[in-house]
Amino acid sequence: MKRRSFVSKTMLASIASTIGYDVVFGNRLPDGYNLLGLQDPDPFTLFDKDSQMVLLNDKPWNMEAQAHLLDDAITPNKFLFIRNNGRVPENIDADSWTLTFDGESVRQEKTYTLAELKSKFKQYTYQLCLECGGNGRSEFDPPAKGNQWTIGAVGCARWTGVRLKDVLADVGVTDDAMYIGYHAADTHLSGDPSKEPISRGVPMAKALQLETLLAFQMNGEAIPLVHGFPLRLIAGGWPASASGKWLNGISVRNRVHDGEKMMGTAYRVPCNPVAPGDEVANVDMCIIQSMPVKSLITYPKSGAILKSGETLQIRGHAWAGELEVSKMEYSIDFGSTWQLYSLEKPVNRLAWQHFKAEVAFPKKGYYEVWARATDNQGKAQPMLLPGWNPKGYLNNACHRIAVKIA
Ligand SMILES: Nc1nc2c(c(=O)[nH]1)N[C@H]1C(S)=C(S)[C@@H](COP(=O)(O)O)O[C@H]1N2
Ligand SMILES: [Mo]
Repeated sequence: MKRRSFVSKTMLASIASTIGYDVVFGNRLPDGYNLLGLQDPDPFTLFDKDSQMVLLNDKPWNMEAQAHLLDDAITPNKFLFIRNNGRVPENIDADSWTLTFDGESVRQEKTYTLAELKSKFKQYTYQLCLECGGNGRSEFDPPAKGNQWTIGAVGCARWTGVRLKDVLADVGVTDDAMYIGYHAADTHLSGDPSKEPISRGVPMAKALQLETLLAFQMNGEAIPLVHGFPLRLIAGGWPASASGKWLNGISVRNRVHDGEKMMGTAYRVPCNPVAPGDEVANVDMCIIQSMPVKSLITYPKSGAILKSGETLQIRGHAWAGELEVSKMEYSIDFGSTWQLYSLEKPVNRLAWQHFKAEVAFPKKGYYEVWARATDNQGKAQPMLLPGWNPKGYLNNACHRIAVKIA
């Protein structure tokens, strides 16, 4: 008779850390048995996310925040949205991780280990906002396919790494360099190893900015796996799709990078406004560059109830892609009149800016507080929806919350 063998103690410990609970009768677990809890992991535990985060999809994993969860000045991991196009890579070994530079416009192909990148180049830390180009997609009509993000696909963490510009200087690029494209270790949902889930990039001018980093830390610690451990490109202020996670290659191109999700309607919008639902020809689509001016009220949570006669502190953050926010206003009368919030400067370029106001309400009843940011080129957020586009990108409509005075 075959003896029943059991799962080892070390195996049990690793299972417990994945599930987030001890397997109580683990010593009786037959070897080879597939735990349900492992087949269907709880993503909040798996990725260290707050349970108030909202799961949009599990294959691939996509999760967004709610406005009130983004109240911190610097977004902690537990409130940072997740956007994956493919499968999160497994069994990453940071010690043997390499980044290879190739493409038409490098003087020679060059590979760095992670340790070389860290020791050879000066390290910088910046607070950099990442917002998915599709944040706000759920409001477009006719609806756009894709993750139905509401407002929570944005966050502003502190990233530490080396400047891409310094590394590119070390690699040596030729005069015809026009664009960089990233390559990464995540795998295509189809399982086909020849397909990249996503390979986007930015023009050289953005690649060479001081804040464009090859990052290995987020908020002072190794980047969490789901956010790109052990190495990530960070191009703040642009659609976050330009910030490649699990970065293992950069191609320096003598043309616009033509990797996965650079063409068609992916991360592109009509160069000129179109009517909702219109078909737009490929040649009339333009790549999204800097994200538009936007803001979020992060305190209080929508639906707050206040006693009559009390004032309420309203606060939140505003950002404007490559630009700075120069004015922040609120309205409690559905946009008829606007008052100024106080607005802080960003801690560095491409970080979000904090705003607040003490707001008084004239009498009992239901109110909405609206917030409207204006960038330093004079562009303000639209009160309702901005221009419709086939994939529902760039919705920077004013955020609003409900307040009841009892
Ligand atoms: N390798 C890789 N990088 C990627 C993605 C991806 O699927 N694979 N998704 C991109 C998109 S569309 C967004 S919005 C951001 C999301 O970053 P986050 O999950 O760290 O919030 O990562 C970008 N970088
Ligand atoms: Mo995205």
